[in-house]
Amino acid sequence: MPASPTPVAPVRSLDEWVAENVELLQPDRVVWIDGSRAQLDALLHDMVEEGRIIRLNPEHRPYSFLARSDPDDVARVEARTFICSEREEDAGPTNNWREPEAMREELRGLFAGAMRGRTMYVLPFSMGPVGGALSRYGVQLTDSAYVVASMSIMTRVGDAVLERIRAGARWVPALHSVGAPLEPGDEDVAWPSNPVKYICHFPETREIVSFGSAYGGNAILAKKSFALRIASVMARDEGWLAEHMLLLRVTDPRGRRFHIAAAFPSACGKTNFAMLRSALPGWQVETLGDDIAWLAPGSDGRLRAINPEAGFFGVAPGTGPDTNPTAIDTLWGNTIFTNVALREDGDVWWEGLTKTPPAGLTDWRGEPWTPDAGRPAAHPNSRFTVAASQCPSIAPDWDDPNGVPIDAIIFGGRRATNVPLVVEARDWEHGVFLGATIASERTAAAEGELGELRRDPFAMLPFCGYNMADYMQHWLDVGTRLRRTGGVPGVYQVNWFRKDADGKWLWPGFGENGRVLAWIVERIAGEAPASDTPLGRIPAVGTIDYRAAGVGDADWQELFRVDAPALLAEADDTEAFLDRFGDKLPEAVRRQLAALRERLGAP
Ligand code: GTP
Ligand code: SPV
Ligand code: MN
Repeated sequence: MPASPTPVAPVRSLDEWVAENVELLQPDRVVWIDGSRAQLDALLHDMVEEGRIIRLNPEHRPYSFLARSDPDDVARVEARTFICSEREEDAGPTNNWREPEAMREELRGLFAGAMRGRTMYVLPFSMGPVGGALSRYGVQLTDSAYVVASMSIMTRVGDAVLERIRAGARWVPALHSVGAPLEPGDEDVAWPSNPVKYICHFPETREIVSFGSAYGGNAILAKKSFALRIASVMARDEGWLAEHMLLLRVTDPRGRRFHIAAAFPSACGKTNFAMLRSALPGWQVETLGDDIAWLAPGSDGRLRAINPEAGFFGVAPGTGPDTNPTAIDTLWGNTIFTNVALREDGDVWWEGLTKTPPAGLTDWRGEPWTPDAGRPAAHPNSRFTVAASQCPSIAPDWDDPNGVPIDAIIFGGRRATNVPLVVEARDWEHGVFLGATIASERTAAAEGELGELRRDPFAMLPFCGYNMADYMQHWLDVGTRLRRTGGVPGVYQVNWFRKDADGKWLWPGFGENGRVLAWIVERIAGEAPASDTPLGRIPAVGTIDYRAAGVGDADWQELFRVDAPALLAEADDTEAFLDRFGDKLPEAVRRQLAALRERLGAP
């Protein structure tokens, strides 16, 4: 291990690490976050006083706030996200890589004096319940009060974690600065940031360093940086899975309980599915998590999963009383909104909250807005940050450190064509192939061209901390282990986003997705019939009452149409994508592609 100095040296002790970074970053003061309500209240109060956030009208939205970001700091920046493994091949072809020592050197330059004129917050946090067997700890240093407030909702923070760390528990150092030092006389802005951004991960030493952004996954380092990129490396080494998955429990009309983990790419429906109110009478969904799941083979031989987070950082646009009433009921108060529109009455608004916008809106940039403005009032990646405990559908045992046993894994994506509403994988290996070859149309969750179709294996393209081919092999290995104990979950693929020739959704989605969930559960219970197709098994005729969902016969056919020429063309594209991994690609994945082509009638 290279013995390099701060800011990203292998850590000896917490106090030493903090002291070294204080020396390098030169903050005016250092504040340790203790996790108390009083400290968080004072922080939010000061942010309002300093004009960093707006207090919403407490009559409409008690104890809630609006943050407006810098217009150039509105989403994850994948082009500036790096896996700095010692060997380039360990980052793999889907990650940006930098040689770790060179990266550390460059970061050192950027971080020197970066917190001048600001406060350094020291924020101990736990992913998973403090003391849980699957839980892991970290400490984030940051000069953003917004990030402190967000982390305080999204994770368990403060003294209880610090005690564990002081008692010798391992922890991940996560250094963050907005990169906007203040010299005497400088005027501050509401959302300081830096045009230069770096989100760096050092997998061997389990370190995170982020510079220049205060937004979401770039800055709330517990989330994508720790719970996915670093945790995926820990999981590889220790035999578990760190996944971009929601977690839910569904209870059927007979009272049987099933647990489902589902991976959809960013802004493709995880929060909505996790909070599903099924259109099918008698079916009840409880929410366990909406974005990240850690899954480990348990002593019972099955995969057990926890949600390592403690809150939701959810997409606002499209969230309304008809689409996601549970989210609406969650957001009544105690919520930080980012980049949504502000109403005249001091409440918030976004596209999809109501059918027509209220008069007198101020848009996410703080400018007056009318429906003919030709731009949305809320940024497409505007978000709410709220405690999981406030969700009316949260399972009473959602933070059980032992997690829940997983019955099925679902992969999804945003596909206008080719991918059916639902298919069942033939077995685990086929399921891994479905996950490995997910393609999805790009959303506003990251900077980039909207709608562009890109491969997003396991919905982890931006979040896998190591070579994606090794990650596929790891999934195959976990399956082998589960097979020995008889605990292999069913694997399914869904697509809520198929469109007709006129560009209209073929499937109404949201609550109606409960019909698809019910079929999946009945399959697991061995009760629902299926028909074979080249893509996998689909619901047999008559097993899903699509007419009750308002879908006509022709549209239902279209939702499952196997367009062999188009799918063979897609298989060529899949091959080109998989070829990027060279010799590292598991043979099983290549075998699955050949089998798919054969089933599609390839010559
Ligand atoms: P991240 O937090 O970025 O990981 O996103 P997510 O996967 O949790 O996505 P979310 O549930 O927030 O949904 C993103 C967008 O997709 C929202 O605008 C939703 O309204 C929309 N959406 C979710 N489910 C459906 C569905 O079943 N059908 C349609 N048409 N849209 C949906
Ligand atoms: C995602 O992009 O998948 C998110 C939002 O969940 S962020 O935390 O910004 O990554
Ligand atoms: Mn996400």
